[in-house]
Amino acid sequence: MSSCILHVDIDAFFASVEQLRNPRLRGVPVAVGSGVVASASYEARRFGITAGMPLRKAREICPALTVIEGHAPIYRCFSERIFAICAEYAPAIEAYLDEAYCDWNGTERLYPDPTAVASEIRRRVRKETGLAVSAGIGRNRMFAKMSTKSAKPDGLRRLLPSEEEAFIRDLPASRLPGVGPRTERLLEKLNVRTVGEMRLLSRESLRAMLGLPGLLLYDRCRGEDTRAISRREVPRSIQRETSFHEPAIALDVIEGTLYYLTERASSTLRRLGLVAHQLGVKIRYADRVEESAVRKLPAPTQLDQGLFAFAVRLLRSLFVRRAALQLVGVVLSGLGLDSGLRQLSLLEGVGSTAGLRREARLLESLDTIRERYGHASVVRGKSLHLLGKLEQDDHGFILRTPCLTK
Ligand code: TTP
Ligand code: MG
Repeated sequence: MSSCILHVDIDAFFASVEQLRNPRLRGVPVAVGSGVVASASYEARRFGITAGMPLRKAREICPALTVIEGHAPIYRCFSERIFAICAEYAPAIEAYLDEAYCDWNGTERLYPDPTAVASEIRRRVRKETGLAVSAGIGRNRMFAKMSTKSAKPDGLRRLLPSEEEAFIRDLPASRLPGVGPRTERLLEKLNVRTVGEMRLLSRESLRAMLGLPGLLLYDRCRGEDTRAISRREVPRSIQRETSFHEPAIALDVIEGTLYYLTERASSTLRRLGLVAHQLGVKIRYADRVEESAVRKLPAPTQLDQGLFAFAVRLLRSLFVRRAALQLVGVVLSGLGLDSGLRQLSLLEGVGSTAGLRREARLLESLDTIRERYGHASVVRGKSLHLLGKLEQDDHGFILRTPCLTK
């Protein structure tokens, strides 16, 4: 049976998030970056603006361009959400900044039609995050990725093994994953422009030119890419932070917000099947002075109560000035795979195991309800203090960091 890989890549990632955050940016040329363009909206690309171009040049060719420096924590929570959706359908997923590879092998019986699943993932991502992702399906990683590229923007393409040769042969060599600008220049010097022409170079000469990566390219220009999809991507940290609508000094608002952010972070933790070993809190006063600290948790966990109790102690040790706060955030780090109930039994002595099991069960049903009806369908714990103080929609409290509302 031939193998099957799905690749997804968010369209104009950073720029699309900014257009989602600010409706006035929709339909107009937007670039995110400082110094050079990191991401250009499709409207900006029509002027010839591309990633890596100096911003000064981009402004020259498109004076109407809106340039934004970027909000990394916000982009991260969008990509986490998207990868979590993909992970629901694939036993193994490997994710980078805004792209993921899903390995379909072994799920053929569960999902006989990969195209249908890819369409469903694209639909759900659009509905649940507002972003467009393109997807490609192929026999190996490189064909999956190249199909995605050829389907952009907002498209889906399945490349069948019988179509591979015609698809790849006449493409510019630079379209082969692993051929960067430097390799492209080297190849050009040898008069090699297409993938098919690369096949004229022997294994030895590619190796001599490019070192070990040359050997990979020898196989790839022939359509072979045997790299496996690694089992699971464990992020380095899960971070949730927001600034206040107005600087806040009241403890119930600050702790209520921290509670809400901790809940959002730990529900992501559970969705990814992870536990945290460390927790950090960050605050910024209205005069921009920042304080932060990270501590080891008494035991690894993914449950709200333990995480929040720890977070609030840390907050109180940091928040010592009588001054208003502009921002609060929580970060879960030292992430590892959840080993299920074994983890709970390790916690004996920290709290009652029965109590923890009860909380785990309760959170499981809460997660299900919230997945269905939005996070705001259940307001718990200290976030109750936010009721009446912050506006709410179906997704949650309306924060100044909108992806945390969703
Ligand atoms: P890409 O997927 O290469 O670009 P993109 O998502 O903006 O556009 P598309 O996929 O539709 O072609 O990169 C993903 C993000 O990575 C991008 O939004 C910004 C960031 N990035 C940089 O910060 N620096 C860079 O040089 C590149 C290429 C991307
Ligand atoms: Mg992208």
